[in-house]
Amino acid sequence: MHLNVPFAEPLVPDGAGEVSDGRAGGAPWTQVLPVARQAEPLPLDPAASTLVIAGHGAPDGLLDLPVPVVAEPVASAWPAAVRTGPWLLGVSPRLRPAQVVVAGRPTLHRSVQRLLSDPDVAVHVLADPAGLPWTDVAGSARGIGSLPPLRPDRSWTDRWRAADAAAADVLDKALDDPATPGGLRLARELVAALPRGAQLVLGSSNPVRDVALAAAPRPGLAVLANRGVAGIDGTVSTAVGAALVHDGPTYALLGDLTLLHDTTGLVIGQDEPRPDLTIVVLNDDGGGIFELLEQAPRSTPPRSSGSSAPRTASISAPSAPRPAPGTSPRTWTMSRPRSPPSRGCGSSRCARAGAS
Ligand SMILES: Cc1ncc(C[n+]2csc(CCOP(=O)(O)OP(=O)(O)O)c2C)c(N)n1
Ligand SMILES: [Mg+2]
Repeated sequence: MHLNVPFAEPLVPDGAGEVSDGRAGGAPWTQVLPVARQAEPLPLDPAASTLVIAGHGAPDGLLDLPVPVVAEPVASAWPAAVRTGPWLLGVSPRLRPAQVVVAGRPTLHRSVQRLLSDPDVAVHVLADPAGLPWTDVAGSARGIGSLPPLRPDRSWTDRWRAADAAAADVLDKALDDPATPGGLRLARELVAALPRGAQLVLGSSNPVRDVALAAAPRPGLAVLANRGVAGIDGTVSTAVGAALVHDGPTYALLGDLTLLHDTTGLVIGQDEPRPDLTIVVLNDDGGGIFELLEQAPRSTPPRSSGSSAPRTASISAPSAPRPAPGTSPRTWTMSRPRSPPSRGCGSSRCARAGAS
């Protein structure tokens, strides 16, 4: 980001008391009122089998729709989402919608991309009420507009509800199996255990996907991830910044490389505010996501391939920047914690930035 900010002269405080206290009553100096744009309703068939796909930046107001919603964890519609939506897409023609409305920018799931590329599915895009840009993920959008009232056949929503219940049952049984990848189990347990009003920052790579695939959507949680879900840089700093402005505890779920990439973010200056932040790190010794890519089977052995970016540094390496005093790293192995990782918890590792 590049900011052009003119400095007030002189640059060094002269003690003359010229610095303004700001507007009376703590009001913002310049108030930016929300911009509202009105879009025409999309030409949807109100009775057709309809699915809403919500991704990053999806507008509010999608929590109470009469159609199934498949939402990514950062979408405000996530609490109302079909838990196993990403797993169910494409598994049966009975669950295939005739029309889809895309809200925000979905990026996480191939099953979503395949659905949006299906020429037999009418894809429409929800216009953002604040005029933010819309995304046409698969180049298939037929129109951009607002959501008209929908009245789908009851059997459509019932089918999705029944499929979700069955799939969630299978998923939970699989997650209970200790042989299941720890990241998925950790994601389910962490999301379920966080207190109401908490904020959860998700690292790119597997954490954001693990939450999307394994956690049960729930209200009372503000979920954030860096837009694009690609760059792992600066995520600790993102979590620190997000924690500083959140009214309540913040938790971050990060991969080990993501933590190492930004350990300097843990260094809190002497006079700087201390965030109420607990960082949970899934320590899988490198970039686990690369083993999930299509080309992974061809690299032997997987973790020594160039793409898997194996780590040689240790999370607790003495050379790592020293986090702020009061930061307490702890390690635990995956079991089934039933309570949140004791505000400052920690093969997962936790560090609490900023003790209070
Ligand atoms: C700045 C930056 N460098 C490299 C990458 C490529 N990259 C994407 S995911 C990833 C691995 C992340 O590993 P980790 O944080 O341990 O998460 P895991 O894959 O194990 O879930 C890398 C290196 C990136 N996205 N951004
Ligand atoms: Mg990793």
